[in-house]
Amino acid sequence: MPKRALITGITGQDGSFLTEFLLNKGYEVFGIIRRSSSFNTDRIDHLYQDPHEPETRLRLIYGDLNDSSSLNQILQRVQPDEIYNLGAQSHVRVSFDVPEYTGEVTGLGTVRLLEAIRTIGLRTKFYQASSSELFGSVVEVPQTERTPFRPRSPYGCAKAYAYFITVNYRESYGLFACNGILFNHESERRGETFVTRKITRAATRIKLKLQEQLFLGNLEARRDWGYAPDYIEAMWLMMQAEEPDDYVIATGETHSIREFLDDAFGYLDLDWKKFVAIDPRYYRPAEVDLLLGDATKARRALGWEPKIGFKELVRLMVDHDLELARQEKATQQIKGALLPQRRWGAA
Ligand code: NAP
Ligand code: F7E
Repeated sequence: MPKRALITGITGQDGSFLTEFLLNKGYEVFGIIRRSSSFNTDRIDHLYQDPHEPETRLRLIYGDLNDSSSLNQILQRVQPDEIYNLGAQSHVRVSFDVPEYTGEVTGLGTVRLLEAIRTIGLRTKFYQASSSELFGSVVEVPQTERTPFRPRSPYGCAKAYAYFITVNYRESYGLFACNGILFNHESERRGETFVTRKITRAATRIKLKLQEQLFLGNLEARRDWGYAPDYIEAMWLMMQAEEPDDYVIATGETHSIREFLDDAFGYLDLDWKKFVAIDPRYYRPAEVDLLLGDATKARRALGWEPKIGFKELVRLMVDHDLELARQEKATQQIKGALLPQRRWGAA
């Protein structure tokens, strides 16, 4: 019998890579999706429609982290061996606009799942997508599993609740539940309102004269950026360990937004200072200035290593987005319209 995994947040960046990873390992994968007025499965469509897979091992089910009854029914029906809780309102800036909603999905969504596991009596493993945003205004550098949490946003506060309730269910009910405290991880599938992808999309569109300017917020913040598929492997390794535990996953390098701009525009032979303007709408009421992770525990206990470094990450994202921009340019030449940067929200 193949193992069964259930993924919340399957349509997101991490959900799509995790689905690929688990299908390659022979799992049956069930994903919870939300109804939306436009298609939201772009990142997993290629897996769903695999012509070489006559009996698909990927199934999608409607549900929502805000709806306990749907979660209960899905868990009853699927009886998964492993649950990966990746679903969240995951945008830090947006969490200041919708703090209550973020608390519901990102915080309480976790206890809804844990309670469903407990009341049904499921023998399943549980992975919680915890975040370096827990460290917030950091009390030490680098941050480890022992660094105290000082979250700086409604998102960080919601993730703190989710982290502790996961530990609590492990300690109270003996559940195999672990927290992956993942530092920022990016890819060619990253949402376009996160700063790395916003930059690589804009730089490549500017290169092809599809866009004239890029509006950003705070350029001084520093992040420990890794490559998403490397981090997916860490999630799975945590779930295969003898005992459930919590792990920091990071590269151990930190870079500013300025450095990301240098590398992304530089790779295209462009000087970003000619194109980037500051728009205060992108500032946050409270900022996380510096994140740098120490993943020694994961390296030793799980044998995990990041494979892709900062420069390679920037380049693979730029290469991908340059191809997208070329396709867009070809379409535009047919339609004859200049498309501006999308600026409808402050994210
Ligand atoms: P993402 O691309 O924003 O994906 C979020 C996923 O959650 C999407 O599939 C989204 O569905 C789903 N979702 C949102 N609200 C939901 C709800 N009410 N019920 C069910 N599903 C819902 O995020 P990501 O970058 O893949 O991150 C995955 C997880 O890791 C998130 O929990 C995030 O907070 C956490 N995390 C991310 C990073 C990072 O650097 N990427 C680092 C640490 C932790 P739709 O497609 O329908 O919107
Ligand atoms: O911002 C600055 C911004 O939105 C990074 C999520 O996956 O990682 C992510 O959260 C930095 C911040 O990611 C813009 O102020 C400047 O300092 O790409 P971001 P994030 O807030 O670090 C963590 C680990 C998660 O868990 C989250 O789910 O970039 N910045 N100008 C900007 N950021 C954005 N989005 N847009 C700008 O225009």
